[in-house]
This record gives sequence, structure tokens and C-alpha cells, in this order.
Amino acid sequence: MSIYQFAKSIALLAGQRIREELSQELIIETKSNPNDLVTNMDKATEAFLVSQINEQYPDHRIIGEEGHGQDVTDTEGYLWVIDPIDGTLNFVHQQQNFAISIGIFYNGEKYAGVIYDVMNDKLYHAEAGHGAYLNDQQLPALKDTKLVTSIISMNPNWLTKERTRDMYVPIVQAARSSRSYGSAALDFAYVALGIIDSYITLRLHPWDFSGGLIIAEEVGAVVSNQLGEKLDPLHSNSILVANPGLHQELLNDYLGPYRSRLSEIHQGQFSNR
Ligand code: 2AM
Ligand code: CA
Ligand code: CA
Ligand code: CA
Repeated sequence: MSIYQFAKSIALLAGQRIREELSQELIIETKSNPNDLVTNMDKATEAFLVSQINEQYPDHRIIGEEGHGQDVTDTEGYLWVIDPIDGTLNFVHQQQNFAISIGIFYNGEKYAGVIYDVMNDKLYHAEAGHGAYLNDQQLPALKDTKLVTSIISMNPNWLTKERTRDMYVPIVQAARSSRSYGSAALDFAYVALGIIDSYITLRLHPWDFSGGLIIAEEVGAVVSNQLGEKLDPLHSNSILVANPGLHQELLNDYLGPYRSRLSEIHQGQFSNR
């Protein structure tokens, strides 16, 4: 079995475990603030994925949101970047609209991405250079869109903050409509699927974007930070993912005028870059 096949198989297994245990009572803890939650299921799922990977590939290294992986500071060899449950608030409140996300890199280059929409049993997956799939169906290349006829995804929280309001309101105003799904991994998957045209957010961690980055780029999406720079699996960043035409329009016409503010935000937030 290839590493890619193995990654898909453990995502499916982990999802099955979550579905089977959904009726059990959750133990919910808060992390950085009262709305930043983690459950026993996040931790158990990460522990399961990490133990499976360690057993099969003891020399591979792992970064995971809940800390079961290692402290990784370089990208040598195989690197797994995993989010056991992306969309924990959806998981807790809705028992749906959450995903398992896995991105795998080899010597810092994209190798494969897997996003498993657990409750809908939809597996988005891609091996770099070989196209992206939803279950067994290959996803077609994205077509360019203009913002006026696009649906974008953005968390409305960014429109309530002094520092970002004037930058993002014109995008929401100009778009055909906007959505907020509450799972970054599913946002990437939906861009890859072409059901939304762009996903825009100011702060994601490597486990939020690594699987999605690899899948979305396989259908021709452009994935960068909001300064147009490449993402890497070791650092948090802002996100702009869209079909090529819309990515350029957003970067040039909407974010470009705020370049110095965005640079400042990046230096402040992501100073370890
Ligand atoms: P999580 O559910 O794995 O924590 C919600 O808008 C999306 O943003 C989810 O993908 C969520 O991932 C992620 N998210 C939540 N809190 C975050 C934070 N403080 N920084 C970056 N991403 C966050
Ligand atoms: Ca979290
Ligand atoms: Ca996440
Ligand atoms: Ca998570």
C-alpha cells in the first residue's frame, strides 16, 4: 500500500470511530479562550492517527493540532500535518460539518492531501501531480470567475474587527454572496469542488490548511497568503484560495491597497516566519 493509500485508509477508519462514538457524552475543555474548544474525541482521534502512522512509518514525522506529534522545525523526509477534527465547534454544536484533515509533504514538497467529511462520508483526496478526487470521482479543473458572480467564504468575525473591517467589507459587498462554514478544511474542499469560488481568512495554522492546500492546487486553485506569498507546512499564515482569475482580482484590486497593513499584521502575528 502506498503512503497515499494508507493516509486515506486511516482517515476513513478514524472517521468511522468518530461516527460510532457520537452518542457518547463528550468531555469538552477550553483552550485559549471560552470559544476555543477541544474534546476527548479530538484528542483520541489524533492519538489514533499518530499511533497508526508511527506503527507503519516509524521514521515519518508528525505535526498535530492537539500535540500528539513532535516538535518539528524542518521539513526533511516525510512530514504529516494533521487536524483530527477541523471544525470542533461544529462537531460540538451540530455533530456535522467537521472534517479530518491530513497533509503530507516530502522534503518540504507536497506529496498528498486527504480531507474526510466524516458525517457525509465524503473523502476528498489528492496525490500531488495526479489530480484531486471526491471519493472515486476526479474533480475537474476550476474555471475562472469574477468576484461579482462569485460566492466567497469568510468568517463574519473579520468584518467586526476594527483592523480588518474596511479591508474585507468591499469584498463581501462586491461578491454575489458569502458563506461561513466553520471548517477551514471543508472550505478548501469546497473551493476544490467549485461550489464556492474563494476562501479568505486571516489566520490559519498548518494543520488547518495543509491537506486543503494540496487538494485545491490539484484542480488549479491558487493558494497563497493575502500578500500573494506561498504557504509552508511549518508556519501559520493568512489565506487566500481561489480559482486563478478570482485570486488575481482579489489580490490586485481588493487586498493590494492594504498591503502595508497586511504586512504589519503578518509581522505581528506570524513573526516566526
Ligand atoms: P478547529 O476547529 O480545528 O479549531 C473555524 O472558523 C475554523 O478556523 C476551523 O477550521 C477552526 O479549526 C479554525 N480555527 C479555530 N480557532 C482558530 C484560531 N485561533 N486560529 C486559527 N484557526 C482557528
Ligand atoms: Ca482547535
Ligand atoms: Ca483546524
Ligand atoms: Ca482541530
